[in-house]
Amino acid sequence: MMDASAVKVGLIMGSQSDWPTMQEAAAMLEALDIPYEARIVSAHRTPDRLWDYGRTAVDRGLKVIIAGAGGAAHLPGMMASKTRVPVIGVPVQTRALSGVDSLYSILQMPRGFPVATMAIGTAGAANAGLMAAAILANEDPALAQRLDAWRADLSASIPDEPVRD
Ligand code: RP5
Repeated sequence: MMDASAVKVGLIMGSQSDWPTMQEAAAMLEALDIPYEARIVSAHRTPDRLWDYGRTAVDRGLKVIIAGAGGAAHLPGMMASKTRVPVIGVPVQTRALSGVDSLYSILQMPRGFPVATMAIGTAGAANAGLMAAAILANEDPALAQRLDAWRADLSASIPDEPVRD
């Protein structure tokens, strides 16, 4: 069991069905050895859970919240309205509207309550993990080293020339 006070990132999502997307954020946090918790918190189906999560986030020591949702994706914005912990929003790809509905729901926050909105789908979720890492790395030199190494490895993996087939 992880020490609850060690958890720095809250990874929340509106539904179990968001997990295939949000696991990309989890994988990134694990690759960079960042303690996190994963929870289902729905703006519509469990509003009291959302409120409690936001109300206690600062006192529980969370430094970043990654929030993924699809469709009428109100979770990231409502969480940002409830806590000053930075919220990174991940628009989950939907079948009906390909995630554009999720994107617009998360992106267009009113002045005063920002959500750092990622790209639609799995790339956005992975980037949310990296964005959380970058925020935490400002105050954590060991993590900064791990993140720098991860970035250097990615750059090194990109070939100079395309394979011509
Ligand atoms: C949103 O509704 C969730 O974030 C999910 O992306 C979407 C569909 O949820 P399910 O009907 O699959 O539970 O609240």
